[in-house]
Amino acid sequence: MNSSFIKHKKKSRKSQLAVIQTKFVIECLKEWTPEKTYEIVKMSTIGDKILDKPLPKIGEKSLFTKELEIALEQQDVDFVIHSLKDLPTTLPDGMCIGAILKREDPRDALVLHPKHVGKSLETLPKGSVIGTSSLRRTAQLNRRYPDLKVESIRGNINTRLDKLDNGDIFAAIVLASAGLSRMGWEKRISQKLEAEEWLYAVGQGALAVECREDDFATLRLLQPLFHGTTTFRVLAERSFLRTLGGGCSAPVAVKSELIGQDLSLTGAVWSLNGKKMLKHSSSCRLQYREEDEDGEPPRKCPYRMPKLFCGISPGNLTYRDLEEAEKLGEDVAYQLVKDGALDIMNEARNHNETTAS
Ligand code: DPM
Repeated sequence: MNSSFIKHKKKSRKSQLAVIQTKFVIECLKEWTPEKTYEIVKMSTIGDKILDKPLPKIGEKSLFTKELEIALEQQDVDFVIHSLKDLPTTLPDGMCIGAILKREDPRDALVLHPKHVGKSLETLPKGSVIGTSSLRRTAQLNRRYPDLKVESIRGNINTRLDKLDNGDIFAAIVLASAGLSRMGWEKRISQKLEAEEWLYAVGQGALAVECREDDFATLRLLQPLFHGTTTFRVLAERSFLRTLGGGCSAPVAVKSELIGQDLSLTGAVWSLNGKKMLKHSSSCRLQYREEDEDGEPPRKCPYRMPKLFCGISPGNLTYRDLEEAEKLGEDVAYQLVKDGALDIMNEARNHNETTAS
């Protein structure tokens, strides 16, 4: 018998984190398909190239994904690995998320300048400068720590740590724990920002694989990578963000959990100075159980043109549960809209557009 070697090309951004994430996904895939070979194609995106402006000011939605999606569309590659939080809630026509991997710690982390080691956001000297270009982090810092200053910092994680350690501007920076731990830099985490009071970005900590919606061979290949619990949580989060019309142009954040069969979501929006905040929580009951995760290997589902849920292909999860998760996100968003979220978000957006970078 002939064994076939199918070459699957996958695209990755050039940054070190993007390459680590891509290699990780290939290792996971190889466990299921030891006979296949994979080739990595690296490229830079707008988000990697424009380093002198804060992210929200570049004004392009798919900062880290656009060039990669063009390569997908032209069939130069078969799939692309992303941090889920960088993927807009609406994908370009013909594209879908073919798998979502198990989420790592979704919390933000504080990384201190070496001279402040041992301190925390509570104990840093008044007026200390914290680096971030995230509106979500800025608003939460402004709200909870009005004595600290927030300034923009850009570049990939390596560059940011370098700017922190070898400059005298920043006392600390806020980064996602997941990115730091994938890079092997957990030691630099001085404080995890607790999700009770500090919420994370939609999709933070989860990896997603994007592919062509009608490429059933790739969808089937990716299916075993799906992590059900993560998928329900991030679907509720993405549905919340899509309903609000967020993105990175306004401070929006979430927290979610699946305990047993209960899926819960907290969503919040802030004004940029953090003074106004709206927050709402709700939950729903799934048929899926969190404990199902480590059960049987996923069954192969017959491929049909999949219905997508915020861009996510259903894998072998049931439509009923996916619809519940999607509705939970909508419910939390509608409640915030009722409370005046759109005014707060517009104000933040206008402010962001009119201030100099
Ligand atoms: C998005 C944001 C940031 C990234 C905005 C936000 C952070 C920008 C900044 C949408 N994408 O979180 O409010 O702090 O200046 C990004 C990181 C990761 C994926 C780095 C990070 C790694 C973590 C993951 C940049 N995208 O947030 O520290 O895979 O979730």
